[in-house]
Amino acid sequence: MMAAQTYAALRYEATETGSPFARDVISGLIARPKRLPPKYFYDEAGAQLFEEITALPEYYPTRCELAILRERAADIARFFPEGSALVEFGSGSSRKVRILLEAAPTIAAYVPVDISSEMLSQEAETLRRDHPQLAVLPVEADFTQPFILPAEVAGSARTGFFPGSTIGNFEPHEACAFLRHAGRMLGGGASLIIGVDLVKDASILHAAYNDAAGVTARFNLNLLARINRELDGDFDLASFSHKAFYNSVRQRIEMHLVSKQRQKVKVAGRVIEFRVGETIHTENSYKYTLEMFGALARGSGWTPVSVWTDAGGNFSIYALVNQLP
Ligand code: AVJ
Repeated sequence: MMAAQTYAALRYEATETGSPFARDVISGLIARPKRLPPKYFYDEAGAQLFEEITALPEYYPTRCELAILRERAADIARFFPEGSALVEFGSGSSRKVRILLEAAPTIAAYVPVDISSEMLSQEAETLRRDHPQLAVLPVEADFTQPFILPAEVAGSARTGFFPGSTIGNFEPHEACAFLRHAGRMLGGGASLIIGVDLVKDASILHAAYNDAAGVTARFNLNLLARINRELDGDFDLASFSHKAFYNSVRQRIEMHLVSKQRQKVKVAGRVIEFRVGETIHTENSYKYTLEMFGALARGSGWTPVSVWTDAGGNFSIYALVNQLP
């Protein structure tokens, strides 16, 4: 069954018979409290807004991770055996992976896995131009679910790459499930290079998700614009506001959209009611200590063998090895 389904077939099914997007949006908006999965931020407009966020003075994660990658590229390159395949979960822009491709000529194939087809094909094209010897094999899929790895890398050693602290979007038990899933996708003895944002002063975290230019607010509100575009919604974006705060008990940034007034909104033919001040919970971004993430990795079938942080200790990159034989 699964082998016959190319990703084109997967895409056809999603649009024609009531997409996962439609299903998840409706179930999230009728839930108490209301919530929407953060993976839906990344339509074309959202992916562009996120690229803008990564360049903001307040948003330190990308800068810190790039600094570690540049500084430690030679150490990290040791985790890519001769002829290996680099499998990137949720690829987006190729800025980070290019540092690894430069440092590790042992990489024979690059397999970016992403739900945003536009970005995927654009980045693949420029990478093929810049790395003619590299097999660039994009997979359009939800990387949190089982996906088909290209036949070309079936026999290759595989190393996963999961940067940006997107692991922080998962509840800790989901993060564990994702790491186990990645372990199954990559196979026994594989390595995983993963970026993890660290617990720090709440004022730094608050600023990173409430930038002065308001880009994060637009990124958050774009979710409502996407629902209007794709699900025939009539959200009035001006009657919702962006809210992001650090929940120190759960050690996570929470993002919400707040209804400024009592209102009714139509989505995919359904009427959704909002009270004044009622929120839609759109994202959690968990922050870890080095000890906490090490324990989570060990409890998810991985052995942490190296960890690198930036000079300020704001961000970390782990090299994990799969305990599966
Ligand atoms: C891409 C999930 C790592 O949580 O920091 C940035 C997304 N949300 N600003 C993060 C995000 C608001 C980002 N991740």
